[in-house]
Amino acid sequence: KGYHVAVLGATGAVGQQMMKTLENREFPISKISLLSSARSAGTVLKFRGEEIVVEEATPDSFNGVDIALFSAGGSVSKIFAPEAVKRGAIVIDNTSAYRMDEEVPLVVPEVNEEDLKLHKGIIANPNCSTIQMVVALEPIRKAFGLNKVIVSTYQAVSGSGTAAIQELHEQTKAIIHGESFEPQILPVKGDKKHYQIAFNAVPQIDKFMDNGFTFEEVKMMNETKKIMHMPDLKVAATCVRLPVETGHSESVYFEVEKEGLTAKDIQEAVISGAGIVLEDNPSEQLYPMPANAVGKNDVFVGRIRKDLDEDKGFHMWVVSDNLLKGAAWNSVQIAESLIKLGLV
Ligand code: 11C
Repeated sequence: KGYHVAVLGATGAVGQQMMKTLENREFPISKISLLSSARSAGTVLKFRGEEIVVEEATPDSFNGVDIALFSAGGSVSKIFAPEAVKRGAIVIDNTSAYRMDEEVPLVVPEVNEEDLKLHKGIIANPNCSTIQMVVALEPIRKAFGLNKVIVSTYQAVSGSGTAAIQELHEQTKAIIHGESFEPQILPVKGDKKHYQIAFNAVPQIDKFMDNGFTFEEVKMMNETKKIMHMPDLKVAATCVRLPVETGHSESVYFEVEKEGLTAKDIQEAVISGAGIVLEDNPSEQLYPMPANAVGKNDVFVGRIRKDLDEDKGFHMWVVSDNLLKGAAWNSVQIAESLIKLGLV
């Protein structure tokens, strides 16, 4: 059986990866609708060797659609997700629009696939930096409990879309050639100031909130608690943008409940986890790096160390392709889980 699948935001950085992932997974598709804003409508994209014209999304674009993958920004999701559901589609939304809605499951299949059974039409795909962290933490929580998480991120520009990738390329060239340039996109397109990203590190991803954290940091904290069903978990995040094109990295400090564990115990728990590849051998200088993670669906974990002062404290380094496990692959994986569980 094939499904009628719609991709909203098909021309974007994530939309493109969604199409590639559907192709690579040989997802059972009888028909695909590629949708976008008016601005990108008319673009011709290839899917399974066939040229398809991207259409401007309207509520009626979702007539007959079984599964709709959304990645065109939160305000677009707010308009079209209820319309798609009204017309019988299941929406897998890759924006922050519905993630903290109590009626909407927020799902990373390796962690809380069962939550899909509670869906009422919309399923939220978490923020990319949250997804790779909870995949790495889940087997540790299962084996040893979890009390506290402190994460610092090293995030790639593709998380901010195709215009940010272009900005990184252009600035890098300009600086190398001694030319002037005007930052226009990063750190946040809609904020007051823009800063150089090439050869820099910018400690702002998304806008600042009243509590001093950025929205990206707040997303990581809130979404982690929701996905892991741990409302009382202590989580703090600092999110930083680096001049990396694709692949988010994270330094994660966590405290378990069990006493007297070794780094090897944590490594063994991590190996048992789904969707994880352990790359952890300091004597061979083996550790995860974004350049090696690009194009892969897995979450890569390494640099596992026991804290030198806190018996229950450990450190690890977590890397994944933010456009794949962080977005497109997690969304398609949710769709595969829906089929597996008989929910579509
Ligand atoms: C970034 N994590 O790297 C962001 C992108 O809430 O889905 C994803 C934003 C989101 O800029």
